[in-house]
Amino acid sequence: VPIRCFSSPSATPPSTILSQDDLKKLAAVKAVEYVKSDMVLGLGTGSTAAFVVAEIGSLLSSGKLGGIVGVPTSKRTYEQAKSLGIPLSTLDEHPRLDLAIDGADETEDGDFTVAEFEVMELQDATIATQSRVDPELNLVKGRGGALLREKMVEAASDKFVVVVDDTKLVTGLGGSGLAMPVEVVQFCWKYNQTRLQELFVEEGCEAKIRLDADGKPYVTDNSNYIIDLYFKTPIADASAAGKEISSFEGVVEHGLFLDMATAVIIAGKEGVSIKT
Ligand code: ABF
Repeated sequence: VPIRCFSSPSATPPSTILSQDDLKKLAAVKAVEYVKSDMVLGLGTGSTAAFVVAEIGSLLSSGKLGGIVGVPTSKRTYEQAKSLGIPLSTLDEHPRLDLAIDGADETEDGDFTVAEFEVMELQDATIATQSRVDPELNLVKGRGGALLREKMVEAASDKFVVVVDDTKLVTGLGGSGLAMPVEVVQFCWKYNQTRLQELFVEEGCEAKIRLDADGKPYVTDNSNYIIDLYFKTPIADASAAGKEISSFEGVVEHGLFLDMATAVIIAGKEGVSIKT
């Protein structure tokens, strides 16, 4: 059973010499094909999302796009978008967005059954897409520290397109061995560190406060701390885990983005695939 489908031969031909940054850019450029003039856009955070913002800036300056308003998900993205002349706004001004595009730290791969194989016209590009039987495109996000604003902006968007290179594919969330972040208030953060670690005893979780370059607790754009959870085995029930984490007093948000994405665009050395 084919797991992925690939873009049409007219798209950028895959090459074994593509770097990880090349792959991120490929995914980013493909995602921007969803952007149309006059959209209100959620602008993600991270190195892959930065390629998205750069591409939107370039299309605006060349006149190929117009009337775009961006809602940034972090101060970093705000600065990048502003420097490119992208008109910016906030969720207060635009509580409903047309589309958000952002990166991720993990996206579920696993056994996909091909339910349907269709060819969609996305502006002038023909892209083959494949539907999964399980419609959830679950993610871990927030290693870049912007999870709260990302989740707010992406939840407010009619469509949420995720852009990743194929190093982000996992067979179960938490399975990469890298951090799953939880944003907590500064007050008594050790209390929540202990509770979070105890919650995931079965997954062999180690909960660590995130530190900045000076060895002090990393402070988010919202003046909170981040506790990073490291799992020895993937999270058994991500939906239940998300609910339990959110029920802890002093937890602001967690990095499990469940059933939120409309599509995940994955760039690998064999080409670009889209899960919808
Ligand atoms: C954002 O940037 C975050 O949700 C995620 O943590 C991170 C991914 O960064 P990169 O694209 O640099 O790998 O999307």
